[in-house]
Amino acid sequence: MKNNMLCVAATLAFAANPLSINSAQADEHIHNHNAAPAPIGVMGDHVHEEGSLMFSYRYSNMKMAGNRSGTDSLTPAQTRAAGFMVAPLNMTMQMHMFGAMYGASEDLTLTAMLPYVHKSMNHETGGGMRFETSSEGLGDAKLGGIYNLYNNHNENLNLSFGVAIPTGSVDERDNTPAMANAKLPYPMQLGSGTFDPMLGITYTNSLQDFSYGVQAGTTQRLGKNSEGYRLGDEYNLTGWVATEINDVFGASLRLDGKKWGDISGSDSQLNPAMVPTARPDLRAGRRVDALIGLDIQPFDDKLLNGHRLALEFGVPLYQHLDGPQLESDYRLTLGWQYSF
Ligand SMILES: [Cu+2]
Repeated sequence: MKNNMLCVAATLAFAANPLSINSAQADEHIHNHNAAPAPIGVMGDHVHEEGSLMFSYRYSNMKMAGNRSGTDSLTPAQTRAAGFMVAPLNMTMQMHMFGAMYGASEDLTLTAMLPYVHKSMNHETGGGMRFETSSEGLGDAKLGGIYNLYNNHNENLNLSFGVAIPTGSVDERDNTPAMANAKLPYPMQLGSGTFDPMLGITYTNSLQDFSYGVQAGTTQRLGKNSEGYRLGDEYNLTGWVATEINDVFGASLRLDGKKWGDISGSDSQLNPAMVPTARPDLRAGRRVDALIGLDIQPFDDKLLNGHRLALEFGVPLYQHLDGPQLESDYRLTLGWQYSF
């Protein structure tokens, strides 16, 4: 069977019914019981057994506060002195992500994700006046697959591929002191507005007492959206170690590196002298986060078998931004998964 805990959890549910499983399979489940799944913030790391389904819900919250250029912090006054009327102060990004995975064959699992996004940003004008803008709605849906390239008893190499479909709005508006119903700047929009191909590769190894994995991925942007621009490409490299503390609890540590590019083209309804977030050439950056994760997976509980509750919390160790740009403070993901 495919070696990941969600599948193991799923088949353990069948193990509760003695008619549905033979003893050889049961032995393998017991053996795999000590392995630990990837942290909840990692996607596309595992495949499912043919015919098995998983539903998931993730709530994530990312907080950004203060401006930065390169690795240097800037005050709101310094941010405005770089050529803007308004300085962003902080931003909160919340996401409700609904996901489904289906084992279409022994090697191929199909995936679908739909996010609902809420963003809010606080600002300060040169006159010291503060105001908030917000946006809310569907983000970009993602459809794809995960193909198992290689697996032996403990090791897996999976190729993930997909496309982000522009279901998220790129025409979000709100009132500002300068204009009623103003077009909101790039980071306040809910989607990319383009079809974005995604590709990733994940290696995982589950040993008796712990598991580890490495994943590299990219999101590429093609063409221009309806507003006349496309977001920068993204590259991601992450690695983790996870362990089972006991039959119910698990823990993980992860490093997550990201690099993303500037915007090509521009939205003609945005004034680049108003605020740094309206500048297409002040979007790029790179960042390394350290994350700690906690897992609850009640394998031995007949009622809760197949369920996983997990959280992951991370702070940046390093960030270098084409600024002034808001800097990341922390990110939190809380997730529930159910496989059967
Ligand atoms: Cu899954």
